[in-house]
Amino acid sequence: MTKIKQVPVMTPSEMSVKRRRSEPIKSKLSSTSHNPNQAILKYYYQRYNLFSKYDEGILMDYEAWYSVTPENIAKHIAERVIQSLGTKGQYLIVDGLCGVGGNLIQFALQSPKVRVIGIDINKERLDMAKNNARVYGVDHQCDFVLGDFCEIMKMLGTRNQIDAVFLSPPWGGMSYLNDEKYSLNSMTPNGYDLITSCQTYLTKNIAFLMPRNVDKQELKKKVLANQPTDTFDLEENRVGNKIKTITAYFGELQDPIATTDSE
Ligand code: MGP
Ligand code: SAH
Repeated sequence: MTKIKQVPVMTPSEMSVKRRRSEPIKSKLSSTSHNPNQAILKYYYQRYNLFSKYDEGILMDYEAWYSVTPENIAKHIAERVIQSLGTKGQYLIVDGLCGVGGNLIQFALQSPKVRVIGIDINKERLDMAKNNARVYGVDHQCDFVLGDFCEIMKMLGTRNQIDAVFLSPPWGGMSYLNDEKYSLNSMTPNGYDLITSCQTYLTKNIAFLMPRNVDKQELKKKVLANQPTDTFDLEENRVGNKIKTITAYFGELQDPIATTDSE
């Protein structure tokens, strides 16, 4: 792995700037090792893995750099979700914590029959999601709602027939890998509460993006204790050979031939 010794300092707006593929990063060099941009730089180098259309006007902020789902993973999850739902006249997907739209865009790209409701509590990031959906030409398939998903979901399900919900909450920053086994209790909103509430108010068809060090045993115990019939399956998501995330699929999104990995 390449070791980065000196790193350019980039403000979020500099990082949001449209660049040509061949254009080098123009900025000052940091002399400190405590520069938060140092951590973000590795994501900047992977920008085309995050958004292949990065150069066409994609906007990101600090949290988005380390939270956005890499495009190949977002595309795969979207394909799997839509395929699992079978043939339908239209599909209504909720991305409850949509960030700058990495997943929302890929759901919409699956088919013109897909409508996505993207919710985020952060206005700037929600505006970036709108912009990014426009870059991918799918903004007309998306509705953007500003607010707390935990509250919004309570009314959403009574007014709409939701086919599936996608969840990718904040994992508490980049330090999540410090835990040997990551508990969904460490998330805000709490991951277990999110699953239960979505099942109650929206649908049992849930895809939940989790850290690769998620505590699988705890997950199985908690979910099954809550509702013994609520099985799920887990899938490792890679970029190249490297596992980046794990996705849990519930309800009809489960693969009938996969088994729950509860190692
Ligand atoms: P990462 O921490 O960059 O792991 O997260 P990586 O690349 O394996 O790091 P390394 O130091 O081992 O090289 C991998 C991916 O997880 C990111 O690209 C995001 O897609 C996702 N991710 C990371 N965080 C901290 C979050 C988060 O807080 N919320 C969500 N939804 N996704 C995250
Ligand atoms: N999947 C997204 C990244 C999501 S990051 C992508 O690929 O772009 C998690 C997002 O959850 C952040 O943007 C954060 O603002 C949002 N969030 C946190 N708490 C929330 C809440 N209670 N309701 C809605 N959104 C929330």
